[in-house]
Amino acid sequence: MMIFYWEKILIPYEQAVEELKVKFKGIRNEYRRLDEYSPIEFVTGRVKAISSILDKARRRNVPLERVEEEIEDIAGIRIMCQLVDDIEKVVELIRSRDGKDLRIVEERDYITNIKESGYRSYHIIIKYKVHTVFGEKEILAEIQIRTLAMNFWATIEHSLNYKFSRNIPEDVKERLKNAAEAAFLLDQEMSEIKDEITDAQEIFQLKSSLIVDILKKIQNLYFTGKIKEIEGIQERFLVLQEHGSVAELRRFSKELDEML
Ligand code: 0O2
Ligand code: 0O2
Repeated sequence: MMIFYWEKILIPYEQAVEELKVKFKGIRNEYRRLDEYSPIEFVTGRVKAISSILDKARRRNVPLERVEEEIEDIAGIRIMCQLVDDIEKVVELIRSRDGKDLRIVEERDYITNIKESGYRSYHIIIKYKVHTVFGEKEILAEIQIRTLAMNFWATIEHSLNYKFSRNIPEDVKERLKNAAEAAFLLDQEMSEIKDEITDAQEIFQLKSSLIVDILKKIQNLYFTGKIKEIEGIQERFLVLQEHGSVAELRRFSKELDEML
């Protein structure tokens, strides 16, 4: 009887999880189709198991008739990002839908405020309206946004917690905190590597456009008949093209302007 009652309560939550998964996967697919980098790597979702809901209610002294208001993660969506910076982009995407297809109730930033366990993630609690055969119902859902490294840590820590029935020995807790620090450093290193690649690409593009500019100017010099200077200029250009910095190429380009 009890189980049947709960299964009926969970129907709108299942609907919400399915709809939200489609929506966030849709965002990722849109980026992919445009051949653009997606801040969303992948999306998962679940409805909390009845036994976990009852467990959490007992732990928190929530009476059964208040469970739907007090337990915010009966419907849970998890969005994984490659890099820490992507999290803010996903948060912005969700904020831009506030008051439209969802309502933001609360944001919890466990990335700035790392939990005692070492847990990092950005949580957004939303209200989401679903349409069932019995009419409209607005339910609470929790969206967790995290990097792949944060997810790696949280997944293993969660399963250890389960294994030790939330009584992880102190020395293991300490090692998990160290592992969380290692995951944090991994996230930092990956962001720095990405920044360096982006910088290198920008410099490459800048140099390419300067070289095109310089070539045009050398051609113009030819047409103005300043043949004498041309040979030296071409030699310098070949060296700069190979080894010149952006600043050196700029200076060279200015010099050509003056000659012209
Ligand atoms: P795709 O197009 O293969 O990425 P579902 O109802 O099956 O769509 P559900 O029930 O949430 O989604 O499934 P699950 O098992 O939780 O995983 C959801 C999606 O996340 C699945 O892709 C997995 O392949 C993907 N996933 C899980 N772990 C990883 C991971 O470490 N890296 C990457 N890139 N993806 C992962 P889909 O939904 O089949 O779609
Ligand atoms: P599940 O389905 O087993 O993941 P509380 O549960 O009281 O600590 P509260 O106030 O309900 O927290 O909300 P909070 O902390 O914003 O979010 C709770 C959820 O965040 C948890 O759900 C986890 O999914 C995740 N989480 C929070 N802290 C940790 C942590 O230290 N380690 C890991 N691995 N995950 C964490 P539940 O209730 O555990 O449900």
